[in-house]
Amino acid sequence: VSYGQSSRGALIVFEGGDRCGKTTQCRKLVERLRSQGVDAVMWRFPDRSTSIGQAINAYLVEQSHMDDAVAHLLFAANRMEKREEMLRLLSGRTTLVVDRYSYSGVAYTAAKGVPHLSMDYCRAVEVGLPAADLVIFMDMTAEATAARGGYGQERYEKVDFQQKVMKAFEALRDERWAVIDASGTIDDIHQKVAAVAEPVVQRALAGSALGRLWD
Ligand code: NYM
Repeated sequence: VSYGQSSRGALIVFEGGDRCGKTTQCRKLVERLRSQGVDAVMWRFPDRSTSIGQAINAYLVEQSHMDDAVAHLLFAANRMEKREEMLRLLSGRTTLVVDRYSYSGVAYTAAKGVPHLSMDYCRAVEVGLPAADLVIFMDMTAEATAARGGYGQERYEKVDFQQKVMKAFEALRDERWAVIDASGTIDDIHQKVAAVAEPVVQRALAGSALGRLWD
């Protein structure tokens, strides 16, 4: 496990509001990279398969209530429990395409506007995790995603809350983010995703240094 400069896989993260098409684009990117001979796997957070993930799932489907801080810490813990495996895969030259990551963790909690859960606090509990080499932000208004099928089934899928999430995501943007209009066709979006992702994968394989949150 190393943050130094040796050939490695890339950490590519998709972010955006609910129902913006992230999952479809993650799958298509993994398929494309594999067809090019790149070792790539898709992950998603929350990982609902672990015991922490099951608690998160109960919370998201509104079968359970949780204090906002506890929910935040569980989402972060759900990434921490995968940290070693993530680093092991990356150093073994596997590219990880991840459907949501720490950026969602910060944006969704910060959007709640709870005074003791500031943006800085939210970021602090993610320290120790690798930073994404590329964040592909699927840009779509809260109103447009709300019109999509399946919307409103889980906690957070409400237009006014999603608008606050979008603002919080904006505050997290840096030079590693690529903002892609998520309202086009699946194939058009995929071409744009490939154009930003492929050079990042090549740079990682050539030995670009892996960053840390929140350097
Ligand atoms: N979510 C996701 C958070 O609130 N914090 C996090 O750290 C992560 C990773 O969970 N509404 C929220 C965002 C989504 C929900 O996402 C589950 P998905 O991608 O619909 O399974």
